[in-house]
Amino acid sequence: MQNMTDKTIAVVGLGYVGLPLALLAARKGYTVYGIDVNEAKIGLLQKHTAPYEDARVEADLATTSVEFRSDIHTVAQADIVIICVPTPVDAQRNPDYSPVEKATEAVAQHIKKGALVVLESTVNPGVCDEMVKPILERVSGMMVGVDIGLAHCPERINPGDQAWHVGNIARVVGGFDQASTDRAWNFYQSIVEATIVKMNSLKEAEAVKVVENSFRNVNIAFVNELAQAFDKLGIDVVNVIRGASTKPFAFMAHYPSVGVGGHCIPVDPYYLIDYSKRKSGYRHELLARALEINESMPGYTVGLLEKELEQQGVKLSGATIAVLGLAYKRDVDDTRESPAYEVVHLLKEKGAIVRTYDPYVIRESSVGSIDEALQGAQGVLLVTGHTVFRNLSAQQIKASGVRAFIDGGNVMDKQQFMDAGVAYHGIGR
Ligand code: SAJ
Repeated sequence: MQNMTDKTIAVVGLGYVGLPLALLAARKGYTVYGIDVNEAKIGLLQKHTAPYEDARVEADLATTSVEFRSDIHTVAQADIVIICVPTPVDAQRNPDYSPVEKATEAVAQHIKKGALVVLESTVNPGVCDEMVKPILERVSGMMVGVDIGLAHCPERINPGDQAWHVGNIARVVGGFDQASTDRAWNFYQSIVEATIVKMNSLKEAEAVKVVENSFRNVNIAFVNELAQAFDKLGIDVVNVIRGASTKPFAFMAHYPSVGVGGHCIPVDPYYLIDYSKRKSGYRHELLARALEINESMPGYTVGLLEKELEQQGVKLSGATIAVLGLAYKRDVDDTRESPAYEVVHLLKEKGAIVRTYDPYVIRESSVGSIDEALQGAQGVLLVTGHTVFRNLSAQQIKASGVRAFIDGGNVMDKQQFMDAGVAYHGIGR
């Protein structure tokens, strides 16, 4: 049952998470203010122009009633203020909560009595109780649980996925107290066509997100280790995983690759490791090792290329290598934590001449087309399985003079390369 009193929503942070949420809430009849510190982004949005490629967002923007503002004072109008700012890790992989701290302080300065604050940013268990709540109370002068509410509803956006989107993905919500949990539940259940589950606390809701993404990280590490073992045994690990997937229960397929990118999977487990170490001294050994295995994959993949070329008498040093793909996953333009950058760094460190091409990331590509990337290259290292790369033929690759093709996404037809006489190696196949 929708809480009839909450009518005005402010979404603070309009990225992959906040913008679709603001558009959805407006479509469901709420008065919505979309707030972001990035004036250029607000300017684009006020002209109904999407700041990034997403067909669903572009369509919604054309007719949305969301009011886009860069002025944080606007939160004073809102019954519910939802914070959707990034939670990156720094170079040492330590969680950087400064965006959450800054956004919370700004919201606390202007929030009205009786409002509910919801944090959607991914954080380790404890951040809402130990960081967000104290800031809200110190800066607003109001008490959480008395004057204002506080809840956590971890985001579950899967960028580029047209099937699963903010309007149909099940969510969990957990509040500082039951009133906050119920109020947050009312809001999300009124806009999402999927089950919203109430957790017993802020910490439980925070833990759900880091656990679900750590689960994915560990399972990817498992198949990446298998890939390295099966490469030595001459067993095609992708076929084996496909075979294991025929088991109708108790198996969930993950696949080896050149590396784990994105703003979630390679990052979220560090929150759990960091919190346990700080709060209890507990060491997540399995999780830490899984992260190491996944972070070793760019080096493993470059090693495959080096070995393949050497078998043909070509040294990597001085060789021209085409790196296809900079985005962290196929058919998106997002390069955050993409393994492509580690691949390029390692290739250059070994003296290779590197060309990069990604049709979704032209601004960072060193050449402007696949042909330019391939022409005269001795080796190709495919990082991102963009559909456009999957359509490349082995003949076309051979005609460019390429001697070795390393398929970091295991997306190409291996047999086609073998028939064309181009040395091909996937990850575990
Ligand atoms: N990857 C592998 N092997 C796999 C799956 C993924 O190497 O079997 C790599 C991808 O190439 C990519 C990275 O891992 O570089 C992350 O891939 P992803 O499919 O998990 O894509 P993300 O990062 O967009 O993950 C999002 C996540 N959403 C949120 O955290 C809110 C994640 O929870 C979802 O599981 C995922 O979408 C999804 O695809 O469902």
